[in-house]
Amino acid sequence: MSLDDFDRHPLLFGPSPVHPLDRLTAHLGGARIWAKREDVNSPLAFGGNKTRKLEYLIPDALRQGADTLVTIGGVQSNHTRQVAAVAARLGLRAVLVQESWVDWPDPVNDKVGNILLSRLMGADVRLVDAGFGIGFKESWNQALEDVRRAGGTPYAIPAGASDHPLGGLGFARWAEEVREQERQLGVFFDTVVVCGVTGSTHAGMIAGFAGQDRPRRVLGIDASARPAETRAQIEKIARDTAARIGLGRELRDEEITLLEGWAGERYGIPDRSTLDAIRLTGSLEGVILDPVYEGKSMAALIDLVRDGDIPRDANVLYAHLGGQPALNAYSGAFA
Ligand code: 5PA
Repeated sequence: MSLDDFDRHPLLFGPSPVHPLDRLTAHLGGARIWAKREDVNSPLAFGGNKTRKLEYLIPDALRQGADTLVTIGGVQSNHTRQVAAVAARLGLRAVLVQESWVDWPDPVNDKVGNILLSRLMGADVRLVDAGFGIGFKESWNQALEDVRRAGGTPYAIPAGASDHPLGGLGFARWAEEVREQERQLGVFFDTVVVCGVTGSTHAGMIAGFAGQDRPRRVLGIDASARPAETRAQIEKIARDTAARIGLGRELRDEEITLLEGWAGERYGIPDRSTLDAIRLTGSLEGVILDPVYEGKSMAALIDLVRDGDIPRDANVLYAHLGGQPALNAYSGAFA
């Protein structure tokens, strides 16, 4: 088996753009920084990393005759918004279980941003009172059961489309896309920086890059504030995906790196370094990051370059995974 043997339902514009961040590079005084932009990867509701993962889940859903996609996330989940968009595009229904993963006092938190977009795309949005967790949830099972009882055929998509047999394939393909873009641009990205929470973005990349000749550092940055759980999930998905795409060897432990220290105290809450990274990237580059995920991975990139953990002659690829709609629920953080 190789990646090409899996069916893929195209949901993206094509390869996501790659471009240098020259003013950020100059500001940091070393390491050339580039971005690969999953936040502009699709015509569907602003796209993002889940849209790329869903390219491999959708053929499975259609094969099973599903008429309803059922998934789960926090109130400002980007993932559930992308599932709503894909369902709309395919003429399927979407049931979105939105849990209280983040205790954030913004009065419009459950009205603006991602949840607003999901509602206007026709999804059945269900607000549920349960805390953060990346595993299987009772409320999600209940939603699946409700669809069945009403005579529908649900297709279950776990949080972040991660704990699913096909969840790592989208970003294994991302690794192939990077190699092709490197050939066109005449660069080699020796270091990749990527945010991790439910894990299959980072895990898919690890599996995909592991099959390439030239080794590189793929640095996952924890944004879950529960790094042990996230690391375990990344390891599991990376090894499973590697086997699935026929890597032909076991992944070595040193190929799986999840760095902690930038998540702040809790998932979903920006800390000082998150907000500084968002402001810096916005003011130097006109590139917008969110306070839950990308602001945290960029804060890590900035520190790692400043401290020399990423050397001055490195070519760094920052994976921008989307997430900006949630900014509307965080206006207080920038007041
Ligand atoms: C998310 C996830 P993984 O979950 O694949 O590790 O990706 C982390 C991540 N950046 C990084 C953005 C913008 C993301 O949205 N979001 C989740 C969601 O419900 O939106 C799955 C948690």
